[in-house]
Amino acid sequence: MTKHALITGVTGQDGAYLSQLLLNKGYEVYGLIARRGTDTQGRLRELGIADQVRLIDGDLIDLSSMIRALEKSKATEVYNLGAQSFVGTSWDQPLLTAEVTGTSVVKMLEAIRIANPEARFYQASTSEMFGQIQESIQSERTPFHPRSPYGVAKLYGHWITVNYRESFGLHASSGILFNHESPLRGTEFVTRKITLALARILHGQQTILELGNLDSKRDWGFAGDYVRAMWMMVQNDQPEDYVVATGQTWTVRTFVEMAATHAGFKLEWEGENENTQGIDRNTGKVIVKVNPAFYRPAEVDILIGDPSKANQKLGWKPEVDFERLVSMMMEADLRRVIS
Ligand code: NAP
Ligand code: F7E
Repeated sequence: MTKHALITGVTGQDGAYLSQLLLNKGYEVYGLIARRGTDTQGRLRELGIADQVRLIDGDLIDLSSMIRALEKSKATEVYNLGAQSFVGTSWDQPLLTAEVTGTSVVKMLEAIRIANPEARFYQASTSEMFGQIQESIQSERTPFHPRSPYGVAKLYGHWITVNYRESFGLHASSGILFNHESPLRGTEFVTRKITLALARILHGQQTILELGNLDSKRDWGFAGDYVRAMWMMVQNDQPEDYVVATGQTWTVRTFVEMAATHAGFKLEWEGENENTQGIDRNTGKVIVKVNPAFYRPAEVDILIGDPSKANQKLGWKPEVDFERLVSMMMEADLRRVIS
């Protein structure tokens, strides 16, 4: 029998890769789509699957649209990926973030209880919940200390998922995913901001890349690997929570250096803190500059995840390493900027 999946956030980075994975496995894929813009399906088109994903109008703040989406799709698996997902914006729009990223999760869980309590549920939780880290390597047992309105909202989503599993026996799992990137990453996130800017600078369409905290460290993986972990969690008989990470951490500065080298720049740093500049020795021009406007009111300095539970219980491990991820993203943006 064909399996039916409903994905919220289907137009986002992970929604696109997860749709592709499920279509390849023979699923009928339905996506909840909040029609706010005119061209929202760019990522699905880029993967060549826009005409295979069945879109259902709905919004995460509207419980009735979620119930209707569950009824229309006849979904037996629900992947809740929709969110206001940009940490920076969460300080400017904390209430919207609380609603879209936080309390919408209980709406989806209620929709499942009402429309189909047998449906399996995946919640897109995040390493941002660890925030000011309480252990040097973070696992499912590490206490949380979120540092942004986004992290706080996600923590609500995480615990309400755990609570509905414990209260009502729903097959609900929460994936605590560390940063994952790809050529389809939104341009506001630092990795894609870097690769796109470097490609544009190389082709004379931009002069400088302005960044905030270069010393911040992240455990960066590839989104294609991480959506596979989501699917594996949902297939497991036992609903549980899992950390998904690579177990390695890198600074923003290292990401810039590797991407620049890959693009053919000869980058050298001068100055410190807010006076830091990256100069291309091929041309003598300053191409990277720190702008404190991109600093955050409260920073998450470092994240490193321990994915051993996902490895042992699901058999999951990442296939794309950091170097390959950087080159994949840099190459994609070089191709896009030329074409
Ligand atoms: P993304 O690219 O920003 O996608 C977010 C999606 O949510 C978009 O499709 C967006 O639709 C949709 N959305 C926003 N507000 C909505 C609303 N009110 N109603 C319905 N849909 C709405 O995020 P992502 O990187 O794919 O991440 C997927 C999920 O994983 C998110 O929940 C994110 O918070 C979480 N997460 C991400 C990472 C990561 O490193 N990528 C790590 C841990 C957790 P529009 O395109 O129309 O705005
Ligand atoms: O920032 C620093 C910034 O915005 C990474 C989301 O997917 O992952 C993501 O959240 C780091 C931070 O991602 C700039 O201060 C420096 O320390 O790429 P980001 P994020 O905040 O880690 C988690 C796991 C999620 O769940 C989120 O949804 O880079 N940084 N300079 C900068 N960041 C940005 N965006 N722009 C800069 O110019």
